[in-house]
Amino acid sequence: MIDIADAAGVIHGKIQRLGLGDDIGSLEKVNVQGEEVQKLDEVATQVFLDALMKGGKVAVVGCEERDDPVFLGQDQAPYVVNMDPIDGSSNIAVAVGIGSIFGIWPNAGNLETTADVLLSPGKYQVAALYIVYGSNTVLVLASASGVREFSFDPDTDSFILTKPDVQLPQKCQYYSINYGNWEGFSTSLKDAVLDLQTTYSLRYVGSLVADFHRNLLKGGVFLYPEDVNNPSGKLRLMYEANPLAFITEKAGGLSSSGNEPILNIAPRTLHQRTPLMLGHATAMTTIMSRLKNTETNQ
Ligand code: P6P
Repeated sequence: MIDIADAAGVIHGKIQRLGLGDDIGSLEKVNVQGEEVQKLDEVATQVFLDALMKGGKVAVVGCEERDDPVFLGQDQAPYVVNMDPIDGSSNIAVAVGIGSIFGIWPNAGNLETTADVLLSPGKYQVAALYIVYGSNTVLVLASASGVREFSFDPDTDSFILTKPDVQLPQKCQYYSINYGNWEGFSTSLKDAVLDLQTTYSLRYVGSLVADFHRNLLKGGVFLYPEDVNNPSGKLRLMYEANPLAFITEKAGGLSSSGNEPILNIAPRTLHQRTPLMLGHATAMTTIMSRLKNTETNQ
């Protein structure tokens, strides 16, 4: 945690100076996702990899910006990590909140078969965390002892515990979805979204971590389901869905791909995508019952 938090403090500083320095803009290359790589994506990837190597606690890293697993040369280290170093890259140049996401699993030890090491279901994570670089920079950490929020203090370059026990509030207020995909949604999903529309307010930033953090603190549900253009969804299972689903369930919420809880999915590949719905249990129950009713009625 300390290694990641220290690195996040460095990234915070770089983000505060974006536009003044040369960390903004595109590297004019495309990553394994087929997305244009921003300079900050690569800078953050290297800062976090260096920090994890220096910390000595992590053996292998799966990373959105690296096609293959990154071995840190410390095969006996106790953990492996899947990470999205900068989530929301399309928002970097327009001063909208972005984030970093990490899932932490035990090192199963058989590093020669990376698949077994990095591709473990989300329910076996020992911890998960994200950082939001927004109106302030916060780090939210979920582990066996619950969910805590830390706020970055630029005067001391450290994160201070600000919420010792984060739980989804009793009342759900928001739902988050990209209506631009509406035409590609299934009929049952459209019915579920119309239920949400009549009950909650729509909030959609276009940065997963920013949308997630608001929904966690204020009560909401986030949906990036499959549609005709994204039959497996858009978001990545190992370093976006799994860490946030782990945090959601520790905070009293629910997560689903539409077919099964996110944390139960048996991963096949490092960069595989999944439909993702997660957040307040009330809203999730509404969605799942609507999807299930249609299935049973079919
Ligand atoms: P869309 C950002 O590119 C991202 O990966 C997530 O942070 C965000 O939730 C999603 O894509 C937004 O996708 O298709 O609505 O622009």
